[in-house]
Amino acid sequence: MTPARHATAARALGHDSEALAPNAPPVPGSLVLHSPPSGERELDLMILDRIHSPSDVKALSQRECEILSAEIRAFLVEAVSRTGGHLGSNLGIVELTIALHRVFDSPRDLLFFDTGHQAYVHKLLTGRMAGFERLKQEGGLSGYPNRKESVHDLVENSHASTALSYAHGTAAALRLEGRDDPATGGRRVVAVVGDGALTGGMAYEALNNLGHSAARVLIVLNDNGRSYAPTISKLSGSLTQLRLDPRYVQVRERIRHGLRDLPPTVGSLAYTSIHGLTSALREVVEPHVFFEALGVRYTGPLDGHDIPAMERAMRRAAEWQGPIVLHVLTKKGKGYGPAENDEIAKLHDLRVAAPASATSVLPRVGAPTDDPGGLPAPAQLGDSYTEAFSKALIRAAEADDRIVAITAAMPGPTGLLSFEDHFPERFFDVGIAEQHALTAAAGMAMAGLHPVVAIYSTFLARAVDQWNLDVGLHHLPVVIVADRAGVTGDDGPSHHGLYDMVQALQVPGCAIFAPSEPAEIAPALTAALETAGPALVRYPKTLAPGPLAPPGSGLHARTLREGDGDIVLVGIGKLARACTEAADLLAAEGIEVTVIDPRVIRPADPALIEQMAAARLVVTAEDGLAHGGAGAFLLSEAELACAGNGRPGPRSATLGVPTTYLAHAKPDAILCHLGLDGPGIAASVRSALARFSITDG
Ligand SMILES: Cc1ncc(C[n+]2csc(CCOP(=O)(O)OP(=O)(O)O)c2C)c(N)n1
Repeated sequence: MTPARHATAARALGHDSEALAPNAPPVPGSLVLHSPPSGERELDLMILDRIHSPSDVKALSQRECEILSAEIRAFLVEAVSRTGGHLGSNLGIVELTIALHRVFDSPRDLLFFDTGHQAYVHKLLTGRMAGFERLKQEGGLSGYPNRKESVHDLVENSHASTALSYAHGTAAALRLEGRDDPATGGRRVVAVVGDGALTGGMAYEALNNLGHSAARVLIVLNDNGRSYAPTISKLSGSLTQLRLDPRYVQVRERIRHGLRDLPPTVGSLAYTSIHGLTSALREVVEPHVFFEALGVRYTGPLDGHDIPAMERAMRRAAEWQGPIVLHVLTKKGKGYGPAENDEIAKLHDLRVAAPASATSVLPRVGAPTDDPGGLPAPAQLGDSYTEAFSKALIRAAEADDRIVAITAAMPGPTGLLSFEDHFPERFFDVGIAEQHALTAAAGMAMAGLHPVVAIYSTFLARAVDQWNLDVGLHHLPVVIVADRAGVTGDDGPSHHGLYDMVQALQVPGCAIFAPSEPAEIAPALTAALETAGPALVRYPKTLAPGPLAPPGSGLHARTLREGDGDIVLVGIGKLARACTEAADLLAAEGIEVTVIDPRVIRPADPALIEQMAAARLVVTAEDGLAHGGAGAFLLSEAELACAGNGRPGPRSATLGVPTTYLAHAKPDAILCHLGLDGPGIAASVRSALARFSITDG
């Protein structure tokens, strides 16, 4: 590696590049990017390589901590660009995590990371560097905290806004046992929460309880002003206002410069008195009022990239007898141009087309910041389900100005950004507040609007009661669009979208649409918007290889393959394609099968129910829970039809996901393990034929 390149890399990572003379050998611990002839890169991580546990982090000097920060950033860019994963959030929390592990004694002290998507640095500092080779891959490191991986991971999360509740619970237990006072050897409880996660209702509920119970919890508010997109919150707005208040910033900068040259004891005295000055300035804006009104002490804001300052503040805050918020300001995507320059998401998460490929898809650390690297632009990915929804919604909204769109902090991933561009006043980002999103939609519908709530299937589960009682009981025309439905894969047990159909079936009168391919989204959305009461439209993320059949319309099922009607395969949603593959395999063995894409689960197409009722064997397949799912529902309708006519019902099998927690792996691999791919479904048909002694003809 050339010295010039070395200097570039260092500069890109925020090192003092002037300190590196052009021809000087790299200083110990500095970041070196090698470029071996194979094109593969190796990072010379002189300090990170030595970190196997938090005690190694505690042993570092402050200068080494700075270098470690740079090494971690370089490592994360390299690793995540190969496997995909959360990048921007982790780049922003490097120094904060180092400070936490220097001050606290994990796992004795309890560290909770809210949501958990930003725990990569924590994983690195707790001895899991090697695991990043296979981040989020089957059998590899999880993308979130995971108790099987480390004693330093206390929970398995990924849904936001829970850390304060875990913290409250554990602190309450420690207090009951008399083990919450560090002065007498007790354990400390720390919750790290982002400003985005702080928009979630659970976080407020927990704050209220923390303040009321005076539980001994340190809440580190990691404020980068961003959620997936800019954070939607007046509180976050005032935090940002504080961050940007020129008086505050000037004073803080002067303090920083002034303190730098003072001897440690004088520096600490000066810090205390100047702290008073900054506190006085804080009076001009409100965040402390908010927290303190709830009984939670507020302190900050601090520069979240200044390790010594954070260490000092954490040590002091940890002595506080009750709940205390330490507000730190960080920069999402820090130190990496493409992340810093990503206006919307700050490279919040990164998806790669071919995980674990030999080459990285991102520009290298140190490349010009406007270099987009090999990152696939969304357009190159073809028309995904989300893209198809995005277009269909805009078309519908052009024709009907009552249509409004709601997201719970996910405008980009759910495809609502272009809706926002087209109809800014009809777009609502409510923050990470799924429950509120549903009940606010109910309110909008009561007042004459036609809301469309776009939400990930997994997060919709947060709002089942609101869906049932606030929307359903009032039979309001709210369309819920559940993206990422089914087996989602890499993000593990808490991100699969397995419950949406089971839950929708429990909401009386809720129509359910399961488009099997992107071209099916527009007709499904049209029909959902024509429904008098609530409707669910659910679809996966995966790209479809090509059209299965001409799109259907209205509430009608479509036949994908004609057989003689004896054996009927009902392929629900994405699994319609797998069913056609199964039918091809069976046809090659002389077994003719009819394949039907129901399109609409409820109200079921009477023609579909009649076909099912008339068959000798019906096999349904879905990428949701089998127990109480869509297949079971359709079969019960067919049985009712048979009972009404005094006929015996068809023999049947319902294929779907078992009621269990599925570990992370690629969706196709999981579906294959579960027998929900073409060969698996064909095998189930064969075994059902044998079990029921059904022979052809
Ligand atoms: C209940 C729930 N809804 C939505 C999400 C999707 N999500 C993951 S991270 C994130 C943003 C979190 O923002 P913040 O807490 O500020 O962390 P940052 O990434 O900015 O560091 C969102 C909306 C989620 N994880 N959980």
